[in-house]
Order: sequence, then structure tokens, then C-alpha cells
Amino acid sequence: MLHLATAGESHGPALVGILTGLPAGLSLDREAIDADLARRQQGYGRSPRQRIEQDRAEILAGLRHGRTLGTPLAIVVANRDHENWRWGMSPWPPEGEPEGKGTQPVTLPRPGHADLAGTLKYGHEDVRNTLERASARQTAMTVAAGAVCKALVGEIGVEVAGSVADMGDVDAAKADRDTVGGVVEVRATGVPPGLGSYATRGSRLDARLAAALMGIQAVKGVEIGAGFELAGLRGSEAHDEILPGLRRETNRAGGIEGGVSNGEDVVVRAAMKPLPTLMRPLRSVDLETGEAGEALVERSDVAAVEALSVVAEASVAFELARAAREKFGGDSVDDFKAAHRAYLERIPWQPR
Ligand code: EPS
Repeated sequence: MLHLATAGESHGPALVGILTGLPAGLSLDREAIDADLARRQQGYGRSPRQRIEQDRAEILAGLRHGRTLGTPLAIVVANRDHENWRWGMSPWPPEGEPEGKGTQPVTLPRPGHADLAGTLKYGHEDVRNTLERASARQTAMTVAAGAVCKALVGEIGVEVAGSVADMGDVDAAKADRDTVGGVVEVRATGVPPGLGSYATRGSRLDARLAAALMGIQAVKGVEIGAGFELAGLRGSEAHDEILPGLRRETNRAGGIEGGVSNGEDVVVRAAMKPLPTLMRPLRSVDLETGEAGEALVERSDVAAVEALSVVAEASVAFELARAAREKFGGDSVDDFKAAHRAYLERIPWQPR
């Protein structure tokens, strides 16, 4: 069914994605995809890197004249910054004298980044071999694929929107050469009851959403609906009573009960830790010499919470699209929509 495979290093030539499981006949809007990529690049606190990149999704396969063919959709997002890393990030042994960035090995891992654990795990001698793929740069591909998924679920009336719910004081952190995190919320409207299943752990919609959000760089916590707050409430205060029309007055469950969407808005939140690249570095150890030192200082964001809201939106759109493909199937988008219509005729629930 719907599946996204990705590849790409932060300062390599490009990010690559292959999205399989789309129906044929889905109209895609180039501007809508690029608009989401641009949204991801915005927000106060982003690194100067964002002035170099001007992300665009190039579609190489699976699309003809703006409509999907039902075949794998191949997406490329170029890294414009690669120009400055040609020698350092050359896929093949570089020719000529070292020049540009990334020519010296990194040996001082940053606390909070994948640097240490990843470098030990893979046996790298240069921490860069870890950090390049661990970087949140690859969330550009999540967003490109998510824009396609939003178009797909839009065909059955589902809309997905991410926003910032809470964020540390970026101005003060920047002045202190520090970083901040925050909380984002994603709300999906028009989600029919019945996406996901209680049947197995892996088919639960809440489990999939949690995994998708936790899979985004720097996310340390995920909540569905009232989440952790529910633990302190009584059952009579926590659950959303069922009213005629099968609607609810409250939505503390976040639109999911027993791992299945229940027809209310799907509401999820993700907590982002402060980014680990600090201009005033924390203590670390040089992996080459074993001596105490200070962590790598690299150009970085002070905050990327607004970017996370866009990436989380895309991740939720992907999971809803995946669950909708499982429920409604169809080789063409018309078949997919017809199955959705027939289902709504069977159940006593209507979208608002
Ligand atoms: C990132 C570090 C920074 C961010 C990057 C994520 O990279 P650089 O050192 O090249 O400035 O800019 O995010 C992006 C490049 C992006 O497009 O979002 C990290 O370590 O995760």
C-alpha cells in the first residue's frame, strides 16, 4: 500500500523519494507542493542555510500532465548548498585538492544529536558520516510527499493543518547563543470513522501517528487528544459522550478510540526538544583522542518549531492517506472516491 522510501544526505547532491501506492488519476498541483516546501523553510530562528536552499520538488516519474499514473512517484529535492560541499560530500572519491566545506573529519559529537550513538554503531571515523543523514534536512522530502498525500485525502474531504502550540523565547535564546524547542499541533478534519483498526498493534491509527511523529528529528513526545492529561481525570470526565448523529460535544480522545478514527477531528501534538547544535557548546569527548573537549559548533537553527508544524502536518497526512488507501482501495482515484461514498451511505454518520 502507500509507502515512502527516501534517501539523501543533508549536504549531498539531493534528497530522493519514491512514493508507491497512489491511485491513478490524482491531480497534483506543482505550486501547492512547492508552497508547502517554502512553508517548511520559514519561521524565525532558522539557520542561514535556509537562504541558500529554495526547495522545489522535481517529479521524475509516476506523473503525466499533472495526473498520477498509478505507478511509483519519483521526487527529487536538490540541495543547493551541495555546491559548497562538492569535495567534502562527493559520492565518489573526490578529485583535486580539498576545497569547500566538510573536508576535515568531525570528532567531537554533540550531546543530544545522533552523533555519538550513530558513529559508534556504524563504526564511522568521521562523525559527519552520521550527522549528514540524521539531519532534519530530510524532512523536506517528508513535506513533498505529504503534500501529495494531502491532495489524495482532500479527494475524500479530509483536510490536515499543523500549527505551533507553544514555543520557547527564540530572541532570548539567540542572544544567549542557545536553542529552544516547543510543541506543535496537527488537526485533521473530515476524517471518516473507521480508519485504522483495533485488530493488531501495528494497525492502530494512534500507534501509526505516534510512530510517524516520533520519527521526525528532535521530537521527544507525542500526545493524541488530551493525552497525558487524561491520566489524571476520572472516566466520567475523560470520555466523550456519544450524541444523536453519532457526534460528540467534546473530543478528548483526539478523534481516535481503540486505535480507530471515530469521526471527530484527529488531533495530535508533538513536543520538540531544543536543537542540539549550540553556538556555546556543551562538554564532549574527542572520539579520536579520548580527551575532553567541546562539542562541534556548526551553523544551525535556534528553533525549528514552525518547520516542525509543517513536517508534522505532512506526516499526519501520509498516515491518514495510508489508512484511507487500506480502507477504500481503488486503482484509480475515482474508484477510491466511490468506495468512500458507498461507505458513507452505509453508516449513519455524515461529515460536518
Ligand atoms: C540541521 C542542521 C542545519 C539545518 C538543517 C538541519 O543544517 P546546516 O548545518 O546545513 O545549516 O539547517 O536543516 C536544513 C538544512 C533544512 O532544510 O531543514 C540538523 O542538524 O538537523
